[in-house]
Amino acid sequence: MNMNIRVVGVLALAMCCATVASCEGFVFGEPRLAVGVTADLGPPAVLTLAQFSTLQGIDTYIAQAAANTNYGGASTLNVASPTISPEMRALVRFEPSQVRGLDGGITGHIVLAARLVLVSSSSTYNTFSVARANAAWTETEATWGCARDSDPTDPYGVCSLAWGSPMAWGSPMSTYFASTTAGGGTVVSLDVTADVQAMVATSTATHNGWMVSGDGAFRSRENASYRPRLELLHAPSNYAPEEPASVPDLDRSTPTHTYDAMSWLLEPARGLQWGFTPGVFEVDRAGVIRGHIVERDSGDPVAGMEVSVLGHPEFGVTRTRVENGTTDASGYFELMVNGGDTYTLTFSHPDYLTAQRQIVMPWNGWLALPEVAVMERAELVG
Ligand SMILES: [Ca+2]
Repeated sequence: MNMNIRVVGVLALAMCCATVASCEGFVFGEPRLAVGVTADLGPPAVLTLAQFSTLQGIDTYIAQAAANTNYGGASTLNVASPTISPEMRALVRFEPSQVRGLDGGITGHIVLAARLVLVSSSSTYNTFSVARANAAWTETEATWGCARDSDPTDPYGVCSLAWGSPMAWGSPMSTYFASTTAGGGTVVSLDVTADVQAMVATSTATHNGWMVSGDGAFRSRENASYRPRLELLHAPSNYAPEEPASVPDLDRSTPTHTYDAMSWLLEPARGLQWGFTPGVFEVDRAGVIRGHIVERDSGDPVAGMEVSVLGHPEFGVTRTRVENGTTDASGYFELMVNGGDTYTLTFSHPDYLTAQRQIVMPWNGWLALPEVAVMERAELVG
C-alpha cells in the first residue's frame, strides 16, 4: 500500500516513526504554545546566490608541467591528478570583505551552508576535492612554482611569494558530492561551509581562497555565462529555525531506514541542522534524537537553544524551534547522529546556563530525550 503523507511537524514524525521498528518507546511531548513571544529572534535564513560579478572573485589554474606559467586569463580552470598526468589545480578566491558585506553585512552570522559551485567544461570528470590555499596568490602571478611569481615569463621563476608546504592546508575539506547537468555542463558543488563560517566569524578574518584538485576542467570567470560562484545560506547569530511547514512524502510500503525517512533534516534550505561533515551520516546507523527544552521555572519552551554533541563536531548542530510562521517558541528539536554510541548532548544559549545530558543512541532508530529544563543566566545573578 502506498500512502503518501504530507503533514506538519509532530504528526509527520509520528507517522514515519511507525515505519521504524526500533522506534518503540518513542514518545512525543505535548506541543506547548508559548505564553510569551521569544524576544530578539532574527528573521528566517536568507538564501544568497553570490556571483563572482558582485564579489570580484579571481581564478586561475596552475600546472606542475609548466611550473612558471600563469593561466589567470584562461577561459578554463584545468585540474588533473598526479595519477593521470602532471598535476594541475584550480585556484578560486572570493574577497572575504565582499563575502562579509553580502546582504548589508553578515559578520557574526551563522553559515548554514556554503558551496563553491563550478561548471564543468569537459565531458569527462572525476572526483574533485577542495582545500584552502595557504598563500596570498594573485590571479596574474600564481604559478605552480610560486603563489606570486614576479615574472611568470622567466623560465627559471622568481618567487615574490612562495607557496607554503604543502600548498594547501591539511587534508581536503570536501570531496565532490553533488552534480546536476545545467546548460553549460555538469555542475560540481564543493562544500566549504566550515571555511566560510570562519570567514564571516570576525570582521578581519583573511582567506586565500581554495585550491581544487581532481580530473577535469571548469569554466573560469573569463567565461562570463558560467563563472564559478559561491552559494551561501546564512542567518543571524540569534537564529531559531521554524517548525517545518511540510515534510517530504514518505513511501510507507517498504521498510525505511531512519536516515532515509529523515534525511530532509539535512537539506540546507530548511535551516534545521547544519555544520555537519558531508557524508558523515551512515544509512545503516544514523538515527534521530528528538527533544524539548523549557525554562525551569515557567515551563515555557525555549527557542534558539543550540544542540550539539560533545566531541563530535562532525554531526553539526541544530537549534530549538519556533512555531511555523511565528516567533513563538515551540522548544522542539531533532538532531541526526550516527547510532551505536554513547554521547553527551550539550545545550547552549547566550541567555541560559549550559546544560548537558548523556544518551545511548541506538542504531537506525529514534531517541526521545526527556524534557530538558534550563535556567536563565539572569536568574542566577539576580
Ligand atoms: Ca581568471
